[in-house]
Amino acid sequence: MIRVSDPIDMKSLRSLLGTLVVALLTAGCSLEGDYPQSSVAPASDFAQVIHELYVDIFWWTLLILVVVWVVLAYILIRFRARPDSPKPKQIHGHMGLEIAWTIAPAIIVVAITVPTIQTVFSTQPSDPEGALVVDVIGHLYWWEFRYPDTGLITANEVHVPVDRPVSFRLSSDDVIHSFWVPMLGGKRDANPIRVRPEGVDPTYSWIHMTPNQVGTFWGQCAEFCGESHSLMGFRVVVESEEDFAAWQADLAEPVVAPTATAEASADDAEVDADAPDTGDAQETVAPPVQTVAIDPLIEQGRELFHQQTCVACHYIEGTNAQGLIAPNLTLLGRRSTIAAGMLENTIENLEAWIKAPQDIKPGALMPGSAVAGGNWPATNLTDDQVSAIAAYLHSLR
Ligand code: HEC
Ligand SMILES: [Cu+2]
Repeated sequence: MIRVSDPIDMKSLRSLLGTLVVALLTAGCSLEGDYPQSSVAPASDFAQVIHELYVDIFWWTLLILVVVWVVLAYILIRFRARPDSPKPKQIHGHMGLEIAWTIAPAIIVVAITVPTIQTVFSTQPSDPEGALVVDVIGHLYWWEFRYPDTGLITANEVHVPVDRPVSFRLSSDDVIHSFWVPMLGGKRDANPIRVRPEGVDPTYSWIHMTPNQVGTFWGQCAEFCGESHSLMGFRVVVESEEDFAAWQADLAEPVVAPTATAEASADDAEVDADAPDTGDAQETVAPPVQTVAIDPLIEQGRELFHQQTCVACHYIEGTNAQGLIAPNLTLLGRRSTIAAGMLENTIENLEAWIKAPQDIKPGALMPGSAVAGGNWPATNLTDDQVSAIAAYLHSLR
């Protein structure tokens, strides 16, 4: 125990201060890193209002902290125990103080409550005009996204245009999940939709927001839903209206088969007559013919995939894969991740996943080469066959 009369150990005090300074400095530095799930870097109107409230409350708490510490420091020094010092004057029952420390916190509570309630109301359902509606359906342990206006479906990586309101309509296929994209907004529960009596609309939860920054934002299931809950992530790709339209067009009509020979369009071969003669003598060169070699591995993978049980669960636009109970794999090669935001989308990771999904994600409802899953028996695929299928899926762009 340290008594006031003890000499202060300057050495340990200095080392304590040093540690504090280093801790503060490193905390400052680390803010500059890349934090894709930061909740203090809003990129939508929804996230912005919540952030403003957060900053508001931060200043109030800082004010309380400063007042408490200043008063505490004053008391500690002014009334410290000294040998033979008399007992200080007692203030028990001091009317002025009692009133002050009742009213001051009451004012602060009101100052926090009013904007909080305002924010709660401003983020509650109200259908913005011209909003793009996106159905978000939580599944154990992945996310499905449907665009009711076009009928298009994708999984784990949802695209939305920038600066246009988007209304996420949340539901679940099994247990309760929660939709959360820290930089854009959330967390709101995605509930199983119960069958209602005739004429009664099901009640969905909604999140309306207008993303105002182009980029890829990380999302996460925020409601414990099972053993791989923490591995149930997703991405929101916010892009320009043109990029979004182009992506939707590709999703509707993907190039599933890579062509053997792609003739360069006539435009490419045309030479601008006004261009100064650079001596390249392009006029004399015949229009180039690009030859895209068909990878036999991809061809083999295509054949295998479409003969396997894969097609019972998965969907690929323009093929016999019409399953709707697992992630839609159309344009899979363009996604940055697989297995719901968990693994980088590489051939090696695809192979590992197809071989043994439950080794990567416990409880995943998909069969592996040697284990059953999702009510389907093991696929019994050899490693070579798995490689071919992975190459095929990776080529879906
Ligand atoms: C019983 C249904 C079922 C069958 C059969 C099935 N899968 Fe899956 N697959 C799933 C489910 C469910 C997921 C999502 C798992 C998760 O992330 O929790 C999935 C995920 C995937 C993914 C990752 C998709 C993404 O968006 O990240 C790939 C790739 C995949 N499966 C390939 C295959 C291949 C190849 C086959 C056939 C050899 C196959 N699947 C057979 C149910 C199935
Ligand atoms: Cu979940």
